[in-house]
Amino acid sequence: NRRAPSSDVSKFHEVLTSSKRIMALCGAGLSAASGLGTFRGAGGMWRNHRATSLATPEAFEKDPGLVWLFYSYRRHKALQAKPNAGHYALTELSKKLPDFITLTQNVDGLSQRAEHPREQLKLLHGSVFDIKCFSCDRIELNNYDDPFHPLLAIESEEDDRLVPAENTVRATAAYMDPNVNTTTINPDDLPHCPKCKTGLLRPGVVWFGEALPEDTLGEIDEWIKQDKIDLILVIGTTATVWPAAGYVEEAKRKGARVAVINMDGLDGELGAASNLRNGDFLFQGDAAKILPEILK
Ligand code: BJW
Repeated sequence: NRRAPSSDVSKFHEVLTSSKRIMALCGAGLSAASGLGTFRGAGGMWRNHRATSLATPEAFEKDPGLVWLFYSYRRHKALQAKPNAGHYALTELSKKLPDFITLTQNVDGLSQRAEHPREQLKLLHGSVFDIKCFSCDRIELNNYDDPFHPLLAIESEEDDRLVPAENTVRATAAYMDPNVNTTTINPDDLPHCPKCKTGLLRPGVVWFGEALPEDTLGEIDEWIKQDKIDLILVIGTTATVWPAAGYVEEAKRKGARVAVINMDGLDGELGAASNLRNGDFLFQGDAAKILPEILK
């Protein structure tokens, strides 16, 4: 029976200013004000598909053209978008505090474009601007071609608009039915790896069931081990995807207070993520508005 988390900015400020080691765990909500969709809830749909059902190696194996079209759209939107005041507030904090580290689940490159110091920014789920081979170990960093390949050009943003949830459920079910042929582009026509020649190229993001980048996880562990942690900011994420979500508990074990910055309150899905229910602070609203206010 813990008391409800505080939303008192001056109390938070006392904690912030006395903190030496701070970790931020960011999710799609950080980029929502820049116009990019989230994964869960109303924004988590592309055409007739749930974003999470396309973010799997199985979906890519079944229909690489469809998954590529989804990521081509996301690359295009991310390149059109601008970092928002929330991204810049984190950049400012990292410049002020050398022992501040941002772990982001976002693949949109907006924190990098807000000039977040690179050594203090850990990309948990990769980047849509890295291109990997689905078969061999080739990886190309920072490819901003839009479209990545002529067949992946966005014909009309209208085609890619969000669809009502009920249509999504029906279409995703049909797509997952092995008897329904939905192949979008002939895989032979999609770009192949210049190294092994046989593998299909794919976006350099981490899909469900895939391991997170080992070197990045190692760097984070190293940072965590160094000392106690004073504060963790949990920004615009449902904190339901592992291992990312586990960093909240890990920071708590190292003594951290927890401050949640999210559009949602803790009554709904967000509160169901047990590691956020007992937070010390909750600032409900748009991260792009709240972060500059509470971090200044
Ligand atoms: C706002 C806002 C505004 C809106 N302001 N807020 C342990 C237990 C159970 C399951 C597992 C486990 N360990 C592993 C698993 C399996 C799985 C998993 O976690 N499943 C869960 C569904 C339960 N995890 C994995 O498979 C991971 N791999 C792994 O563990 O591998 C093990 C392994 C080891 C060795 C060899 C092989 C394997 C990989 C997870 C990869 C996740 N990938 C994705 C796609 C990335 C590419 C892409 O972008 O397309 O990552 S899925 C998707 O979810 C994406 C996101 O980064 C991630 C998290 O979503 P996020 O950011 O939290 O978004 P939302 O939409 O959920 O939330 C947005 C929030 O913002 C909401 O709360 C809004 O209210 C809020 N919001 N507007 C502030 N303006």
